[in-house]
Amino acid sequence: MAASNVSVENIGWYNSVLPPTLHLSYPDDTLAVVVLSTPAMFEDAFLPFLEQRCYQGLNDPIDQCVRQCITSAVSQCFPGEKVDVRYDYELLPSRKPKFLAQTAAHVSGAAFYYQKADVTEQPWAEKKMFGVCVHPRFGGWFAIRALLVFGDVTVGSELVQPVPPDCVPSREGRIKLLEAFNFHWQDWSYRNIISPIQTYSQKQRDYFSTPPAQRVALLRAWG
Ligand code: GSH
Repeated sequence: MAASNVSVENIGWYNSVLPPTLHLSYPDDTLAVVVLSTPAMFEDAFLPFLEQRCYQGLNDPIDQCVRQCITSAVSQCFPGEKVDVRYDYELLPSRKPKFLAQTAAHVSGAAFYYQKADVTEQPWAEKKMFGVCVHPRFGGWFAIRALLVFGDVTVGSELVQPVPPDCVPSREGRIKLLEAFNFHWQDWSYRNIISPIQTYSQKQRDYFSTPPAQRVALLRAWG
């Protein structure tokens, strides 16, 4: 199974659901692509990346690996094309993220972004509840890694906006999802809100369950 998954969108779909302060300054008909990592990323891309690096220079190795994979795919597939690659972990000088990953995934149809407002008669009063994306095949076992904006490519009206599959349609299901994500995110039960076709391996679970500062020790133990 592929280690990544891409979905196409135009900037207008993204900007239209956000306040102007969060807009990306491109014309509405500019092509963009959202990149997700699937469960296979860990074994197919990350472990080989570590081997290749001989387990050296391991600051933010996941981010480094994602950057290497995307940079090399973009330069091989789109040589000479102007591509503005925005990673999920990048912040602007204003401390705002360079793009809103969950919104981008939702408007491209890749994964439904469930938010508090998607629950009728919310039981949480004024409590802040973070939203979470659910992928129709991977449930919560995936990550949104980057947005690629093709500044010189425009898409016409033939690109019809896909609606992301609503895999958690009931009020009860959405409450269960948002509560699992907000109150018990560490047990990862929110990821199984639907039956996923693939989940993270035990090794990958061990890795992501380890606090980032202790991961190098874990990698060295594996290496
Ligand atoms: N910055 C660190 C690195 O590059 O190694 C940490 C990266 C990290 O753990 N990222 C999280 C992740 O990949 C947030 S996107 N999680 C996978 C998941 O939650 O499915």
